[in-house]
Amino acid sequence: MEGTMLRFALAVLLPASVRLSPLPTDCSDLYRAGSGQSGVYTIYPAGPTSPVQVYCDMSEDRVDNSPEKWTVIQRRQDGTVNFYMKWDHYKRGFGSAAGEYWLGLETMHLLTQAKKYELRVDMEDFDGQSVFAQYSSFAVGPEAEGYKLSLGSFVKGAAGDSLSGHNGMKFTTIDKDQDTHASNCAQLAYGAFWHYNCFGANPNGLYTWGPSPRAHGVLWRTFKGLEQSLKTIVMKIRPAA
Ligand SMILES: [Ca+2]
Repeated sequence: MEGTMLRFALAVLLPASVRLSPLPTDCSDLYRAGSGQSGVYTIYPAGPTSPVQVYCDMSEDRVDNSPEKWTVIQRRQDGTVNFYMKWDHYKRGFGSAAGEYWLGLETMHLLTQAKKYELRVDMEDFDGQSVFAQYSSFAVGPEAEGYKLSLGSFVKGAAGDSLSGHNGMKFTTIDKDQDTHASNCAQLAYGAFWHYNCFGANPNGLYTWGPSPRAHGVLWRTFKGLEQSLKTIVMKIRPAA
């Protein structure tokens, strides 16, 4: 409330040319407002009373030099955060924006209903090989529709396409089965996701430091198959051109 009053006071006192810009809803807004460093920032996709901490990847895009910067929605890198969580956690988000985290389905929905986004998934194996997969669009529907995934076409990336099979799926957690398998894929894969029966990608699976003989790991089938867990995986979005 104090912040609101301050903004109001400043808006009255300052000439129009130096009034505060609208609250940032994503990292692209922050970048255009002058924040050029990668790091943790606060965004307001649901308005001024609901700040959300997020990691912004402001690094130069070596591939296409695009000025729009990436908002990280999911990140695994060291196994320090438990991703074997229930529906409410996946809805609200968990972890730390400075480390491993899941941004939250509700925030993803709010972001992607306000703007059209594209998705990039960066990943690295334990041998130091880094690849990515990029998709033309990414959106998450409302909770009433199970936070359904709407994914555009695979655009490029040496990781290959392990995500298109998840398009149109509702989100499944260990305590909420919305997949097309007779069992619960989040339980089978130890990872909540937009499962079908069950997955090509399992980015929220168990962090197993490499071998995952029972397909429980952090997986991207077209990169390392279903028995090699990844060292890092990052899902990030930016406004589509
Ligand atoms: Ca099922």
